[in-house]
Amino acid sequence: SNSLSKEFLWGGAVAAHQLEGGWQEGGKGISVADVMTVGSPGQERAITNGIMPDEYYPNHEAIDFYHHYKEDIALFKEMGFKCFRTSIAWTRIYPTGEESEPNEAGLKFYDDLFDELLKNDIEPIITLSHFELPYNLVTKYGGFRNRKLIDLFVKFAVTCFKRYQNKVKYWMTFNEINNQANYDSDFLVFTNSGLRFKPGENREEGMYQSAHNELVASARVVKLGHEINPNFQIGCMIAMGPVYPATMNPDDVLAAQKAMEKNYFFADVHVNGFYPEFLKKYWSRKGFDINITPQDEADLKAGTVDYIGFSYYMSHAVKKNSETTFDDMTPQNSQVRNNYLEASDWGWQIDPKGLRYALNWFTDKYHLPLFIVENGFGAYDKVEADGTIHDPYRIDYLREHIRQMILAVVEDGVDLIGYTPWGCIDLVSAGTGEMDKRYGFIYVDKNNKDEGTLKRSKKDSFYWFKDVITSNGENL
Ligand code: P53
Repeated sequence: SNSLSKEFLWGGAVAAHQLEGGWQEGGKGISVADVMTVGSPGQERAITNGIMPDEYYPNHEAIDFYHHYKEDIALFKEMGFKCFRTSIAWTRIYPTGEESEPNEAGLKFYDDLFDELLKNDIEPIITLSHFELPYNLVTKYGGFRNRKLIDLFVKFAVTCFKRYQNKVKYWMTFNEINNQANYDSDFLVFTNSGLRFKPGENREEGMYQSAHNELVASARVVKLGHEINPNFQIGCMIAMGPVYPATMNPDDVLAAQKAMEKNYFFADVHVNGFYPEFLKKYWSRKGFDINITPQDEADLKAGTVDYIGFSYYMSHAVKKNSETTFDDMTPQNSQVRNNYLEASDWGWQIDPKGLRYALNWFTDKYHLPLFIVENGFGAYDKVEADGTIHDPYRIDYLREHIRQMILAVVEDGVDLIGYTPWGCIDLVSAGTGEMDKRYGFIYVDKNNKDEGTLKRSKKDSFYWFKDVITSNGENL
């Protein structure tokens, strides 16, 4: 066929902590997102020890989707969304992560949200863990390094599966589980796994242990989910940014491959149910002692995913330098600018063809259905005197990525479930906590300093995307 199927899931994506607000409504507990302040382009947000009286925490109110969701869903409906990806805030269901009974008010909120979506013929696509661990599990257990979190996560997931089994079909376990491969970043290990390292600790080994515990938790959840409802489609979620060699020098080519392995072995385990040899060899060269039990190995085998959800924003390029060995290779420590590409104001390199490359790479390697669950362009928007918002840069970015996506499906035969651009309504940036880094088709009147009326308005891209969906990708 020369076009996308009629069932193709066009929609938009968000995460609970980045838009809901209501951080203490309905008995919600404190999550890792509630203790992070605002950064700026190139500067990570600060993580505070609990809630500090004089700090501003942008996620506490966010865009108050908690009280505006009906109005917002009406706008999604107007754009023609077939699906909407969000997450369930763990702390609404188990405020500290440790309660023996779930919090009914939290469960009810998502019942109402999913009912509202279904009433509008919008299919909910649900992430179970999107950077919103109960903060209590950080202070008490040190995050996912502790195996106790496996059981606590499984309990949370099973509660959600049972409660929403007739409302939700598509699930994902851990959002961008591979961000933590960049273990030098305080932000990435904290948001993925609730890790806070002390000076002198082996960050890399701690990251691998946490990632392992999450992979086991994910596999157990996949198996239990299929028992609860065999129609469930349960995927992993990988942050995909292909790593290119900077030159044809075989050193650079091998360096790029090694950097890819370090970032994407997570997908190998989710899909194949076991660790790749290169990683086991690497751990033994490094002297890492990762606690993997025989039961873990059985669990990984028994809970492989149904599809691969992934985010795609940019690509990377690496150049091998003489100081960095192949073992040490990461996309960060050997990164070079790609002179064929332009970058956003936040330095993210814009590479639409990289999306076609990524879709083919995943297909060749894993032979599973794919779902692009995030893609988009963070930018400063300007509201004109008459209230209109002209965002041709966002339309350009999305148009070129959608073109490449369609080529991958139509010419290359990639099996793609859907496409949900990130931050379809403006929300709090994960990386910097800014409101002014905007992705939305819908503008929200709020800035980095907590000012604004929260009023929603349609950007030019709103009308453009509506036409894209109506024409099933023909009118770009
Ligand atoms: P923001 C790093 C690299 C790529 C994607 O990011 C990332 C991150 C973490 O910031 O996160 C994903 O808001 C993530 C979303 C996030 C979105 O990309 O920093 O799944 O929660 O908002 C965009 O511009």
